[in-house]
Amino acid sequence: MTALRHETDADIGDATEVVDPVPGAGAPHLPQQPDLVQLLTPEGERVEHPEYPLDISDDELRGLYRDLALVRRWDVEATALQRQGELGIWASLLGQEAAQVGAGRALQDGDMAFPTYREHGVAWARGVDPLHVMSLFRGVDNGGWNPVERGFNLYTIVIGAQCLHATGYAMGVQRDGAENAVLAFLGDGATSQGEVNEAMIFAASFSAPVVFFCQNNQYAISVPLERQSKVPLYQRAAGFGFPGVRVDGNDVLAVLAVTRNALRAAREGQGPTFIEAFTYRMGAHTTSDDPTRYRLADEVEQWKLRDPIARLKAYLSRSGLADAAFFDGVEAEADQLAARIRSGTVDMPDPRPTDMFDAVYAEQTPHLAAQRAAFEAYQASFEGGEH
Ligand SMILES: Cc1ncc(C[n+]2csc(CCOP(=O)(O)OP(=O)(O)O)c2C)c(N)n1
Repeated sequence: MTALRHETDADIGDATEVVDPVPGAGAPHLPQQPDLVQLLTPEGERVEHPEYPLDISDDELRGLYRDLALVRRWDVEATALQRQGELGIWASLLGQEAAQVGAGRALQDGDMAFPTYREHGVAWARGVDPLHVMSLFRGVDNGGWNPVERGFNLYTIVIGAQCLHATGYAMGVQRDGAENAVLAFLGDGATSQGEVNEAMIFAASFSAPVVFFCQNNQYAISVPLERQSKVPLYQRAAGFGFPGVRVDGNDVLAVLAVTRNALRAAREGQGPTFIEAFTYRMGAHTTSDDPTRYRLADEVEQWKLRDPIARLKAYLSRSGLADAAFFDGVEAEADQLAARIRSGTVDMPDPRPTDMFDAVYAEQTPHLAAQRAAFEAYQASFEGGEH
């Protein structure tokens, strides 16, 4: 038990305790993690892992950088728009870009992803227009993208529910005899949810082609990981009977390699994998939250040293795969994207109040039609009321 406790405490990290740095793991104060899969150190050095060779072209590497930079810019713009009263709320992905882009880019055509409310980087990788996501957070529609077309389900706010949806979908894929995989996203806090555990039991029992991708960003709103689990999360998978892998969630190359492997295994009929992407939520839980109430600035400073974008930039620069002109070009593209997101968001038309009745069922039911009629009559009862 002593050994287990030691490992657990080291695992979640203690901002007040100075832990010897892992060689190559960059920041001091960070926990020792012998099982962490890493292909790019925080300093931007490329390292090999015997189980995860990565076959990737120079263009793809530059593409990953572009994804990371544009997604971050989108996120920063969205946070600013919320602060200016243009969005109802925003769930920032700051710090989690590599986990999301790496996982999103590992998906193939025909695969299906089931996100939470934070997976803007995966939405981006699936070709969802950021303005669709913005319309959801502005409260003017329900998302608007076609989940089947994009292979990306609508955002799910009910914690963990999407793991059941994903597992059920994967069991359907299996019964159709299709060679596609399903990727279910969840947070560290969601691992405590009953539905997630039910989903994993079904997935394991039926060898469903689903991969559970857990972004361990260390907090469930204000609740730290140490209150969710006494063992490292990836070790939980063993109890369900499938492999668990811990990957450096701030290393886009490692995330890509590990997720590709797991999705391939799922497609080949080997059943589920649990991936724990070890990362950190650099911002607030959402714009309604003040993280300074429950975590120390020192901890945030330590994680800045593991920034996912800086390390890929360092690698691309040092290895001569990208020059200043390339980075300037991405910066200019990010400026354009931010401008499009801003004007597209503030110009969104408000929905008519009766629009809420349209997306409840594919076909209106008599009961819903009656509710609609009653609501219209109520609105019309006001002078100048909308019809
Ligand atoms: C079933 C349910 N219970 C509670 C909530 C409120 N809630 C919203 S986010 C959240 C924490 C989720 O933490 P985690 O799974 O670690 O994901 P993260 O937000 O850190 O990405 C909670 C409890 C909810 N949305 N759904």
